[in-house]
Order: sequence, then structure tokens, then C-alpha cells
Amino acid sequence: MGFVRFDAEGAVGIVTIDRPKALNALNSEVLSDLEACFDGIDTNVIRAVVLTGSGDKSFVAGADIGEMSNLSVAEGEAFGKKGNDVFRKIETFPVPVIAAVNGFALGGGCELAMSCDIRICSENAVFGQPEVGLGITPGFGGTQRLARIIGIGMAKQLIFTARNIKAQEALRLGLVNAVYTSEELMVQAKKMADAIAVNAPIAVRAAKKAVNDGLQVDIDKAVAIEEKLFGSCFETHDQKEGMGAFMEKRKEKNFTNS
Ligand code: DAK
Repeated sequence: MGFVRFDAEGAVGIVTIDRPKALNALNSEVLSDLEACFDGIDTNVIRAVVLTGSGDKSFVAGADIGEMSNLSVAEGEAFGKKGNDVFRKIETFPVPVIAAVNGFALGGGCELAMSCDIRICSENAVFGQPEVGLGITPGFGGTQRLARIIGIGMAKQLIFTARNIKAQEALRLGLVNAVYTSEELMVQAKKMADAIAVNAPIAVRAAKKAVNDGLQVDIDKAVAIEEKLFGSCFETHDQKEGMGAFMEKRKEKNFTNS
């Protein structure tokens, strides 16, 4: 794949958007490569994914403005659908995806980070939804996910003013969970991914689905979703192994995702 690299380090997959000359901006080819990359990940082996951008300047500087500038309405819709399909794929990907935001995360880049389960960033990260200054609205879920993550009032303020924010403000608003130096970012992202990967995959996946699906419905339906997913863990190897290890006071656990 031309614009996306995949590396496996044990049970952790690292997906790198690799178009540094354009600050990893998302054109149709990058979106296709990203989709193909996630389609190709063997979730029997990979238990957590880190998504980042190549270089130390940019995660993703947005959708490709050059490519977008001359789109017709129909082409704009097709481009939007392509992006939304990939972002939903990441959001609903069976295993957790951590965005390691290593610089600019603007427009589609901020939206891509928000489609991941967890965001951490480097000190030089910059987040923003500059679309209204370009004459468009955020189109890869930004109006929806930003409001869900940082709250309606602040999301509206950032979107309407098109103001960029730096890492520390993103941390204060809850857009990212932690800020690290550029050197430490991937180290910490992999450490977090490792900490996820040692747990029972069946339970981690069910927990991701419970949070995601539960947030779309009212609390009565949400707890019913949780009950179902909780129940689905029982009679599995991983549940027996996890509880067995506790009963036997055993530290080592052999989770098999079965
Ligand atoms: N698209 C294309 N190329 C980009 C780019 C982008 N978003 N961002 C940067 N580049 C390219 C630059 O053109 C430049 O290329 P060359 O001139 O060297 O060929 C190269 O990357 C380096 O950029 P700069 O020279 O500008 O670097 P600086 O350090 O001076 O500035 C910057 C970095 C990130 C502040 C600046 O590049 C910048 O402002 N970039 C644009 C950021 C932006 O506005 N991003 C949001 C794009 S709008 C849709 C769904 C979603 C979307 C749209 C439609 N539908 C539903 C249809 C999403 C929209 C967006 O994301």
C-alpha cells in the first residue's frame, strides 16, 4: 500500500499514514489504503492498534484541499462517503485503536483521531476543525464526534470559530488523554497498546462494543446492551482462564480470544 504502512510488534499493530510531503493529508488514495490496511489486519493475532502519521510534524493535516477544491456535489458526496466508511470502520474495529497524534490533526485529521477509541499526543500537536474557513462544514463526523467528546458548547465554539488548539488545551478539554514529548509518544502509545493486549481479547472487544453501542441509545437500552455483552463472555476460554488464574493465585494468563 502506497500511503499506509503496517507493522506488527507482537500483538500490537502499528498503522502509519505515510504521505509526509503533504503532511499526511487524506486524498482518495490514502483513504483507500487506510481501508485496505484495516481490512487486512488479522484480529486473531492483533489485539490493539496504534494509528499515527509519518514524520514528526503532522498526524494528518486534513482532507486533501487540492483534491477537494474542484469536486462537484456528487463527487463531494462520494468523497465524504469514502471517508465516513473508513472512519466508521476504525470506530467499530473489533480491537481498540489508539491515535498517537504526532503534530497537526486538522479537519479530517482531527476527525480521524476522534474515530479512534483513545487519543494521546505529542507536545507539538495542534487540533482544529478549520472547515468553516474553507466554506464547508466538518464532513467526516466532526460535528458529531467533537460534541460527544468535549461537550456541545466547546465543540460549537471550536467549529464556528475554526480556532486551532494546542496539546495542553486539548488535554484540558478531554480531547486527548495525555501529552508526551515527540520522542516518548510512540513509546507510550505502544505501552498502552501492550497493556490492552495482555487482557482477555473477548472482554476488551465486548467492552468496546458496549461503550460504543450504549452511547447511541437511552440508559435502559444501554444497560441491556451491556448485560448481553457481559453474558457473552461467560463459558468462554478467556473467562475461565481469567477467573481461574485469580482463584489459583496465578499471575500468568493464557488468553486465546476464544
Ligand atoms: N491538503 C493538501 N495539502 C496539504 C494540506 C491539506 N490539508 N495540508 C498541508 N498540505 C501540503 C501543503 O500544500 C504543502 O505542500 P507543498 O506546497 O510543499 O507542495 C505541504 O503540505 C507542507 O505544508 P505547508 O508548507 O503549508 O506547511 P506549514 O508548516 O507552513 O503549515 C499547516 C502547516 C498544517 C498549518 C498548513 O499546511 C495548513 O494550514 N494546512 C491545511 C490545514 C487544513 O485546513 N486542514 C483542513 C482541511 S479541510 C468532506 C469530509 C471531510 C472533509 C471535507 C469534505 N465531505 C463529506 C465531502 C474534510 C475537510 C478538511 O479536512
